[in-house]
Amino acid sequence: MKSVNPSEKLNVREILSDLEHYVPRRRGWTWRKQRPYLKMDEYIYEEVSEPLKNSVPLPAAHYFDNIDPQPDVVITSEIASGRFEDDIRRMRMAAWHGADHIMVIRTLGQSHIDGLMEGTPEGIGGIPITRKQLRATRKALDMIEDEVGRPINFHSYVSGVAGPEIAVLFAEEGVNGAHQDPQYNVLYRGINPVRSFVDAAVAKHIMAWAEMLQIDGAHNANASARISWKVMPELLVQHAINSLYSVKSGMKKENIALSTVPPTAAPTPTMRINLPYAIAVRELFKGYRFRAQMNTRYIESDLIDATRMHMIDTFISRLTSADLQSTITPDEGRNVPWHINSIRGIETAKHALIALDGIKDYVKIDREKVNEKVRELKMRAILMLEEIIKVGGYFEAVEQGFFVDNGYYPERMGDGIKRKKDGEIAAGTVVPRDEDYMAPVCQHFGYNNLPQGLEKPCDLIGGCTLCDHSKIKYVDELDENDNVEIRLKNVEDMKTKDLLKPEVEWANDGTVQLDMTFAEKEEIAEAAAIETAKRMGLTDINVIHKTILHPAEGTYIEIKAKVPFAIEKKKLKLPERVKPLSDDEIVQFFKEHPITVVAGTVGNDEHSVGLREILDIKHGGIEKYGISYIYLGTSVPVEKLIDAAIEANADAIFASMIVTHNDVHIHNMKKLNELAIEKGVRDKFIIVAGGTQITNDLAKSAGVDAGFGRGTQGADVASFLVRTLKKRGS
Ligand code: Z97
Repeated sequence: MKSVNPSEKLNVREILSDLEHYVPRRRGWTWRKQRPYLKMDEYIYEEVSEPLKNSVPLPAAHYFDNIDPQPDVVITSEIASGRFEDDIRRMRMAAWHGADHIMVIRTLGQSHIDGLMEGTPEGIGGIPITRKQLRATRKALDMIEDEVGRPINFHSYVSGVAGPEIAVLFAEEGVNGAHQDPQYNVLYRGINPVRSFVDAAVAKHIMAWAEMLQIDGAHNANASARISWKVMPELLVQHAINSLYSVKSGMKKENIALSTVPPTAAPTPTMRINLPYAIAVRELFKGYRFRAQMNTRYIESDLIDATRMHMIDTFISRLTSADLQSTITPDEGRNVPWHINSIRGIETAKHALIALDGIKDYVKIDREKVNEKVRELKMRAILMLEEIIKVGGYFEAVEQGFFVDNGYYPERMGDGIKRKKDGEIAAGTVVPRDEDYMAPVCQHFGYNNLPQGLEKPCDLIGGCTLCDHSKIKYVDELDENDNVEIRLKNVEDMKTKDLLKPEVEWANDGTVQLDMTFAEKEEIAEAAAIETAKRMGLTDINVIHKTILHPAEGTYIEIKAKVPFAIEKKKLKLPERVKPLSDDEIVQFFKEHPITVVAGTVGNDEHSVGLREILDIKHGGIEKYGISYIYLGTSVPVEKLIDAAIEANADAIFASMIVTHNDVHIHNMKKLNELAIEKGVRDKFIIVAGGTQITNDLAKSAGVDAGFGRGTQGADVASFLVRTLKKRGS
């Protein structure tokens, strides 16, 4: 397979070509390669794994030699654009930022599908349950994992009445992990309980063969309950039921991940509730894996609040343990994860896990304080299990509404979900196998009347699809109007016409996000925001978030909308950007070649902030590189700048000019150059002009050595000085 070039886009056409013959390169789950006591730059990390070949480090990494330590824990990114050709691009972004578990999740309920679907355009509501989608995704992930240098686990759901068929499909196509929990079908998808459990045994047995990692569904009770900490005992019970059932179906404990979730969030006293719970679940289920999901129940549309929760939740993962750390964004609530928010979620997890590296060496949980609560939780769960047995078992308990009841067990509110053992979807579809029942395929669960002495059941048919990949029938998309070819054609049309649109979800979807604040109460601010977006020419305007700053003084609004135009790529004017040197290189140079700079704002210009930012150490000005400067203040005449430079025996002059009326900035730059020549000192000084309207070309044409405009930082100017002085042979 061709490798991808990091500076080029993934070629979706190439991924789609010859999918008929694609064979996944491995089966099963892969954990990160642990590298305790790894040294990066001058720092030693304990809880880290093998670094990546290609990655995007955290924002502050450029201060630390661009190191990008990778936590020991697998990081999950949930992706659900609903179009696999778009998912693929987002997966690549996610992998570069540090995700190695990619969950393709619903935009609608996959579990509502009653049979395996082939040939559909996008699965139902965007779930990749068609073979084509799975193959294209796994094939792209093969390329991406080679690019970043770390295996990537691909994950989806084995649920609904089609669960066993999906498990076979996933095993055939090299899907590495899946949610599987019969209780999910029963409680949230209204599927007959008996059918759900029989299906689960079949599905789990196949998942076990494929060595997939299983994530259970207990967290959904947390997400469904009104006050979610109240279902803590039930969460433990649900974990117990699914875990043991999975082991009995043939799964190894280490391939079973409990989906633990910190049940509550601020403003409740979060740690008092979540920490004892996290300890209880890990103690009760030793030997299993822990998928630490963040609290989704209380995530609103506020991105920053989601991030705060994410940090606190990840803190618990570090104080206790986690094998997988999930990342969620407000988009969980909006149901469409946006490219940028997927990345922000990953960065939050990576940041938190790395920042908390080794925290347990310094902070110990006071077990005496916490033990009572831990014990109490376990007791409540055990009592609930005992009561389930007393009423006749799980099916009876579900009929009586034991689950997702809003009482804190043993308290009961009587509002639990009730499902009939003999009713619901697909009731009566489970029948006992006949004595002569025989299925000539491998990994089939339960009674199978195979001939004596047979080594492999599928020897009877010359191999099954699990043993012989070439036996799989590949079905391409059948919908003539909605398929990847048509969707790609749109993307390619734009490309040939050299057109671009912003996007948040799908290629060229034209969507933008805007934020604005009005000094008004909520209703007025909202209407004003929509009107503002309309007048900006945007269409499809939706308010996606509001924060009340004060009931009367102000409201912050976030909007999403579409732009009604496309940008012509070739016509874009790209500013010339010179990369600054590294901080170390600049510091070293000025240590060996100390210089002095004379600086001021010129003529009648009183705008000094920009210049001060370039000079002062506080915001990364040149002072931090050991350059000394003499600041002459504002409105300095050109003559004075030059005379001061001569007097101080300076090496450079910084002249700042914001005012531009009558081209006074151009006039002053010219005057600086001419006067320096007149005084016979032009070669002595590097003359630099700066200001919002200054460009390098403009400055040079006016006779000075360089010009710096908006967005310039101390490092840019200092790098220019180093490069120029080096050229002059300093
Ligand atoms: C997570 N953030 O990571 P549908 N089976 C189980 C499930 O938990 C789910 C489904 C099937 C969340 C996102 C929520 N869980 C996913 C055990 C969904 C599939 O029927 O396709 O909507 O759900 O768990």
